[in-house]
Amino acid sequence: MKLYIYEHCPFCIRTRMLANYKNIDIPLEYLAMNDTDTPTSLIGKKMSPILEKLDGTRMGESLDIVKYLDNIDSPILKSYESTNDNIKNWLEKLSKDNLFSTLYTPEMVARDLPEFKSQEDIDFIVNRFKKNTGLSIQEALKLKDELLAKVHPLLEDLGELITSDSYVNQEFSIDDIILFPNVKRLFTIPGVVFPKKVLAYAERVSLAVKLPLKD
Ligand SMILES: N[C@@H](CCC(=O)N[C@@H](CS)C(=O)NCC(=O)O)C(=O)O
Repeated sequence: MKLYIYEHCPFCIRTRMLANYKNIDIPLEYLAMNDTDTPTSLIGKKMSPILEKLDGTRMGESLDIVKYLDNIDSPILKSYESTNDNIKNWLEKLSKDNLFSTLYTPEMVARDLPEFKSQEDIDFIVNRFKKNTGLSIQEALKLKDELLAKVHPLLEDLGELITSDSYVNQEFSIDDIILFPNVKRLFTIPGVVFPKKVLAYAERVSLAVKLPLKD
């Protein structure tokens, strides 16, 4: 098997979480951000993650991949759809009015990620960000303090939503697979301060799925 991913992509992190939690060893192949041909040749569109199965067929859609991988042997997840509306609503608030993307995109393009090796890869994301938000990277950076002031109360709210001492629900579930990638990405933004409960949650899940919070 092989997993085609972007390092920054939360949907890709979902599939890596499940594979790592279950110790399924899958080689990773990083797609370049500006490469439309490879993903299109694999699944007909520019979208990752993509799983290439042992029989050579490919599949997209992170939650379908999670389900497929979980069912290779004794499944651990009870559901493949979120059962926790609070988490879904929280994630919507985090991305509302481009809050998350305006904070995250400048940090993302400044990092040495495998999908941003060429100037064309960086231009691809910067141009799309400008189209979606009307902002340049420099303008987004100027908003940082204002945006952090909105994210911090949201993180306090998230602490209240994590009800068990280990995971979002009583055991590792699809809600962790949906939430954690976004929490992990917040750790790459300097200046974000995490309430104790969220920090403890993130560290626990990070260990369980063998994905560092900062890479
Ligand atoms: N519903 C898809 C969404 C995947 C998705 O949106 N992936 C993004 C990266 S985070 C992507 O490949 N977008 C195409 C692009 O960035 O050009 C899934 O769950 O796998």
